[in-house]
Amino acid sequence: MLELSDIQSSQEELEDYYTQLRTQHVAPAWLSEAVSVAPQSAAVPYLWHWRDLRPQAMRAAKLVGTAQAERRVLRLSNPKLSGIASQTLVANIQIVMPGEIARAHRHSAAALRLIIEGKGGYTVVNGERVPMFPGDLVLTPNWSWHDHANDTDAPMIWLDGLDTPLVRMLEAGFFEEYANETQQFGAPVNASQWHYPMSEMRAALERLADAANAGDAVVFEYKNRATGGPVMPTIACHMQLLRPGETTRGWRRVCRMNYHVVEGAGHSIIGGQRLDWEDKDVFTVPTWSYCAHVNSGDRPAFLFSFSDAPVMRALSLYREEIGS
Ligand code: GTQ
Ligand code: FE2
Repeated sequence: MLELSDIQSSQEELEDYYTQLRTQHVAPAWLSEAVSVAPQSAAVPYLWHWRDLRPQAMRAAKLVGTAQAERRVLRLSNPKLSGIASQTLVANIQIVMPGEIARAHRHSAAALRLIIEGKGGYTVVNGERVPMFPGDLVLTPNWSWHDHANDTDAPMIWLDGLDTPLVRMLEAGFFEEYANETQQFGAPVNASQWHYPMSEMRAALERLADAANAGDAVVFEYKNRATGGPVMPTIACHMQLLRPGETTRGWRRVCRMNYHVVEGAGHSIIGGQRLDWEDKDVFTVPTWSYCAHVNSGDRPAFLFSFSDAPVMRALSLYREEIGS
């Protein structure tokens, strides 16, 4: 039978050895922390109220011009991370005032917009003009040219989701400015592959809710119109309708999720913590945290979410589990 070897070395010998290793840029792995038996996120569940965010976005528009800021964006910052909502995906609030443009550029980070406020401003994606209305999802996949414009008479405000922290971690960041401030665009396209109008999503969810049994989740994933897969290689998007009084089962998943309340009022229990939400709030769900939603209002609630699940699946790291 094999025995575990028990070597007696002096503290002094060990210290000496470790010091020498350090000078040679080598580390003894037996001193580092044990691998975790399950993911333990550095991030915490957190919610940002629209009633706090909106006035600060308006204030940013007064204090900072589009000439000073490539993008006028407030980054929602997880209390336990530095300046990002989750480790892989940021959630930012962007505001474009009447008459303003956000100049054209492209980058290797993929981005989505979920429109919160304003009707009829637009993003130009690779020469295609995409109109923006509340609840609409607009994609600017990685390395696509995009600029934003607001030719309406009211502020346009939306939620940006980008995979910049992931791209930074992978050291794959590229960025390029367009030759001109804005792109030329052609005639409007009927079903743009970058645009998922809320009017269509709402109608589809309401049809599904009518047909569903009480216990069924009423949720759609947005599909990439070219591939039929997730909208982008690194980001999946969903919209869930919670019927009045509905409580979902608790799930945990190996991915990061950020939520936006398109409309409705209720709360979510995330990792044992209760977050109360209402129209236009944003909240973040750390990886492998049980998450259940409750619609405590008397109207349907629409929850938009984006996650890095496609990344986790591609790497065979995805798991999910249903709670009790
Ligand atoms: O609208 O192009 O929130 O490039 C961060 C980086 C938005 C954008 C952000 C960006 C954009
Ligand atoms: Fe951008």
